[in-house]
Parts: sequence; C-alpha cells; structure tokens
Amino acid sequence: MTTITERYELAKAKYAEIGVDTEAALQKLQQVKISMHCWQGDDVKGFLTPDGELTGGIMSTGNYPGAAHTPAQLRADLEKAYSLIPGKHKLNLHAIYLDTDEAVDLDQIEPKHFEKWVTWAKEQGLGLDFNPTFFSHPMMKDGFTLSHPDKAVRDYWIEHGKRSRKIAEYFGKELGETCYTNFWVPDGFKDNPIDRLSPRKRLMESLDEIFAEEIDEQYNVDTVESKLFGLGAEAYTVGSHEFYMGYGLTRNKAILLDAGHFHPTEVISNKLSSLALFSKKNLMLHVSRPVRWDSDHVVIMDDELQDIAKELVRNDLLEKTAIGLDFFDATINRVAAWVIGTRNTQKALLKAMLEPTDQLKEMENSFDFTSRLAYTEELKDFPYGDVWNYFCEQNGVPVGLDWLKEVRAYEENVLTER
Ligand code: RNT
Ligand code: ZN
Repeated sequence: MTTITERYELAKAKYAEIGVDTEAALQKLQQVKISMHCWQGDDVKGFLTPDGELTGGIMSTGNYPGAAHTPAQLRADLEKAYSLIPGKHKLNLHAIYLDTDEAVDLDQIEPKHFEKWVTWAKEQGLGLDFNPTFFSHPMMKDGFTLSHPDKAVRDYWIEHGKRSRKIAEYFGKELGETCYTNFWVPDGFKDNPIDRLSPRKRLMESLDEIFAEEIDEQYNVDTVESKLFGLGAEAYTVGSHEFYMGYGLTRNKAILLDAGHFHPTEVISNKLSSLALFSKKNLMLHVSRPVRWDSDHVVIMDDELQDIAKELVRNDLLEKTAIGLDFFDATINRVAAWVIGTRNTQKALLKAMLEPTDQLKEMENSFDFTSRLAYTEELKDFPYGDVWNYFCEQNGVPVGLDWLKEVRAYEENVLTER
C-alpha cells in the first residue's frame, strides 16, 4: 500500500513536469479562510423566534433529525464540523443567532448578547462575520423592510442595521480580525410593480442612514448582497444587482456576490474580474449552488465552483476576496453538509492553485489556443486528489471518506439524542 505521503510525492513530481510547485500551492491554501455560515446547522431558524416562520423568500426543505435547538448545540455541531475541515476559518453569524436569556428584539441587540459567541470564537481560534437579519420577523410588513413606504417600519430596520454594525465592530476589536457585515434585504413584489423606482430610492436612503456612522474598517467592513428574485417576490427585488453595483461603488461598500442570485445561466465567476477592476473594496462571495432556482443546495465540485476558484487564483484575487458559504439543506446530516461544502470549496481552490497559471497565460497571449486547450483538458486528470489528501493529513483532519465515520458516530451519540 502506498502511503498518502508517497502518493503526494508522485503527484508533486508529475505537477513539477508542467511547472507547478505543489508546495507553494499547499502554503497558499493554508492561508485561505472560509467563512462558514451558522445557518446550515438549524435550517435558518435562529434563537430569536425559533418556532416562527422562515420568511424573506428563502426556504429550507427537509426534516433530517438532529438540528441544533440551542446556541450550545449549534456550537457543538460547528466544533465537530471544523474538526473535520483542514485549516483555520471563520464563522458567519446572523443576528437571530444571539445568545442571551434576555428578551431582546432586533432593534435592541447589543454586543453583550453575542458575548458567548466571542468567548467561544476566541477559544476556537475562529474569526467572526455578521449579518443583520431582515426577515423572519413581524416587522417585515407586506414583504418589505428598509424600503417599506411606512417610515416607522423603515426606522425599526434602520435601527437594527445600525446595531448590527456595532456588534460587528465589537467582534473585530475582540478577535483582532476584520468582521464582514453583510446586508441582504429581501424586499420585493410578487407581481409586476408600477413603481420600481421609489422602493429603490427608499432602500438607498435607509442604507445611507445605517452607514452614516464611520466605523474603523480594521474592525468592520460592510458588504451588500443583491438578488434577482425570492419566493413570493418573483417579479421584483428592490436590491437587485444593478442597485448594489451602483450603491457599492458610489458608497465605497464591498459588493457580495451570491452564486444563486442571478439568472439560471448567469454565473458569478465571470463577474469577479470586472468587480475587481472597479471596486476599491474587497469583494465577498456567498458560495452556494442554485438548482433551477436559488435553492441553496450544498456546494459540490461542479463547473461553476471550479470557475469561481480559477478566477480567484488566476487573477490573484484571493487576498481581496472574503469567501463565505451560503447553503441550507435539511434533508441530510447538517454537519456533513458543512463538511462537504467547505471541503469542496477548499479543494476547488487547491485545484486552481495547481494550474501552471503563468504558462497558460503565456499560451493565450501568444494566441496558442491549441496548447491552451490541450493543457486545460489534460490537467483535469492530474492527481490533485493526492495533493488534497496530503493537505488533510498535514492538517490532522481525516483523509477521504474517513470524516464521514466521525459524523456518523456524532450523529449516533449526540444528534439522535436531541
Ligand atoms: C438569501 C441570501 C442570504 C441568506 C442568508 C441567510 O437568498 O442568499 O445571504 O441566505 O442571509
Ligand atoms: Zn447569500
């Protein structure tokens, strides 16, 4: 039996033949942090109104047993997932995941309601990102929040947005790592609107109010996430791609691209290079998988995931890009969902790092499209899996399917007891 190291050495030699340094790729991959989203652990319920309805036009389907019902359970599940993922990463929290005995509403949240998450993140060596929650709440009226015609509704959500940024600032200060705070606002109409302009103007003004206070970007960076449509908002979403391109570029806010928020054949991989040219800010991604609609399936090693990774690596955008995940599947073991999606994202990045990028660019620049095609096709069969397995082993996490055994054991001992 050849060992993981022996297989790696063979792969290393094979990659070296085409000018790829596997050691450099491994070092690079070690630096990449993925922001894993807390909401896969409990089907986007949170702890504010866990029995309430999930609104905002998103949907989690399935009733696989073992969802987390308390912050402590969610943290335990996250710890299990992180223990099976190589490297050091971040956790992406939503406001509804506050951890407190106090009865607080979204317009009253303060850093102290997230203290336990910070203590835990410090123990675990994790960074934190944050999201105000503009859904699953009775103050979302008629499908609208920040762009609602009623000022009282808008003011409620503006207050929530402002407080969310203070919580993010607190995360950034406490953890010594920038917190990315993502604004996704589901407001929209089911059927064709007469007035597409006024809600957008109101959203713009509400956001301007939320962002009025300068917060040191060492601690908090605001990001804005667009969307094409939601369930029940099929005809019109206020915060469209054009809206946030304009908003982000003029307000100097980071633009977040979610892989599921565009027309079915439209891909975010082809948007990264343009954004990188025109946005002074870093970019953020929600790596997700839309299946016929914005279904938020677990990320698999499909063409778009690989294309996203290639764009980040080939254009040297990794340092400029915060990579977050966004999927929620309740038909499978939720810890497994995290592990599969996160490991795939890392693996796709590694695969991209194992390309002879400079040589490929050189072929293209000299119009040698024959070699470009021959190399990119041949590369598909290169042994990147052996390099990945070595990376896992070096990081002390299970290699190959071994992680599934651990998830199964955890399921048996912990999840089914809930
Ligand atoms: C919804 C957006 C958004 C949410 C999370 C829960 O379509 O993608 O990012 O998934 O905020
Ligand atoms: Zn998203």
